[in-house]
Amino acid sequence: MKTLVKTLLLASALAASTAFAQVKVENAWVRATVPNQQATGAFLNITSDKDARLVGASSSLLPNVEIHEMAMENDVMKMRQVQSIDLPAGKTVELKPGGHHIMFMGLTEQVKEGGAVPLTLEIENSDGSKESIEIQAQVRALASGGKGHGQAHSHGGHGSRDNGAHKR
Ligand SMILES: [Cu+2]
Repeated sequence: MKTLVKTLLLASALAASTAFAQVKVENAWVRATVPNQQATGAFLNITSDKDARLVGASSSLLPNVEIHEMAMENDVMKMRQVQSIDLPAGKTVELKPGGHHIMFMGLTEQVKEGGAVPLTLEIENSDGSKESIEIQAQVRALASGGKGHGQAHSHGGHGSRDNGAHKR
């Protein structure tokens, strides 16, 4: 009986200490917009020490925040909303142009280079508990960060074989 009680106590202590993941966010930035541009993306590197998921994002400054992914559809890069991004334990997950990103839509104000956007990331732990992480994303110029957001990509490769439909 004594052993059982001890085991239960130990189990609950472990549960309490392991419920919340330690989540590290690095290099968070938002792409600056030009006047009247209505959407832009935020990009960052995120690492959780335990299996978790990024399930939401919001900002006190900008409305309509969604999590998006980019995917090839008929040779055209398209983006779509996803419910979550997996954060496997210890792995740095990159949200970057051309991949997963946080999307701001319905912008009514220009997002200017040199500013910062507060961002709240919602993390769901493997036991279903949630925690929020507050970060500041630096606003960077359009040119930084490589590939454009929502740009179509044309694949080269003329002169190889006709009939060479891409399969992925
Ligand atoms: Cu998007």
